[in-house]
Amino acid sequence: MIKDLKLYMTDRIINANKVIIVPHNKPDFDAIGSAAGITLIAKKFKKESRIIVNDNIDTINNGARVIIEGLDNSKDLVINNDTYRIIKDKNDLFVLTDVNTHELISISDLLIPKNTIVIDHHDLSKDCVECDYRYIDTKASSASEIITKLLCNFKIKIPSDIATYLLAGIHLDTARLSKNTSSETFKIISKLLDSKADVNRVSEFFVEDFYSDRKVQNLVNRLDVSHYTIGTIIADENELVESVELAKAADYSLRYGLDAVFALGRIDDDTISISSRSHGKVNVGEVMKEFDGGGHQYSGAAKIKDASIEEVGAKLKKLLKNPYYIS
Ligand SMILES: [Mn+2]
Repeated sequence: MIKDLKLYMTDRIINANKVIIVPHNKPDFDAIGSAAGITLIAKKFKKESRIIVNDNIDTINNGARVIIEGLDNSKDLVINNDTYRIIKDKNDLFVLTDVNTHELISISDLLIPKNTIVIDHHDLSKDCVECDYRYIDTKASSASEIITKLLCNFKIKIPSDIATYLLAGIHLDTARLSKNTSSETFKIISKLLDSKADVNRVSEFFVEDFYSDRKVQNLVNRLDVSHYTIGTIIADENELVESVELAKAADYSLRYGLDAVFALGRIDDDTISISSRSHGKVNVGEVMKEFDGGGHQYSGAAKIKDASIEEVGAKLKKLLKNPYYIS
């Protein structure tokens, strides 16, 4: 219950030194939007907060970078692990958002489990972070939806810029409101619009870079539908792609009436990445567990070391012969 989370957070924040917000690595709109929302809760209790982003800023998606750089007092607010090591305190409270697994965060070694809260909308992964309190709502569209609901429960006024970032988070995780939404999602969106979220700015965040979009469309061209209504995209072994391009290609391909799409490609010399997207009938997160990855019914991912595209593609196709349909 969101009310329990509110009560728990109130108590913990009051007794904390500062609030350390941990979105997943290479934060996207949902991770950074929800993180920005959590800063408002710390502020309500007059506590300092920091957001951990340990990636080189150039490797982060353009729109997310614009959000990070536009946050109030961004230079002090958004810090990397090394800076955190200097200011760390045993009474810091860690709040993970949009993530629950060690694999996707950079500061595992600095977390204190009894001072850690996890807020997420993904299924709990095998490698989940030990914590004192966990709020996982896989029915929520996004971490941004959960955090907006929490802010409303706290009766915190959401400034228009942060309302915009939260709305961008919801837009991202619902493929621009085309899937994974509920009446709750639209209620939350209505609250964000009441807080003057700027829909035009959200659209600008989603403007595509021409070259990157060409790469995505080239991946879409490789879409193969051979298993019921499940599509696979297998990139060329010699072509390096980015995980986010695989995710976009899978997302885009869902529009062809498919229940699920898996896109796989090489992201560096020894790693193959799979991104999967579903309208909800196929639990792609479960399929990803077969590759030691995870996710949920709408979206999943895995990274595989030291294998060829051919091997991973063959294993995936074999698995899909026994479709992961949700009854
Ligand atoms: Mn998310």
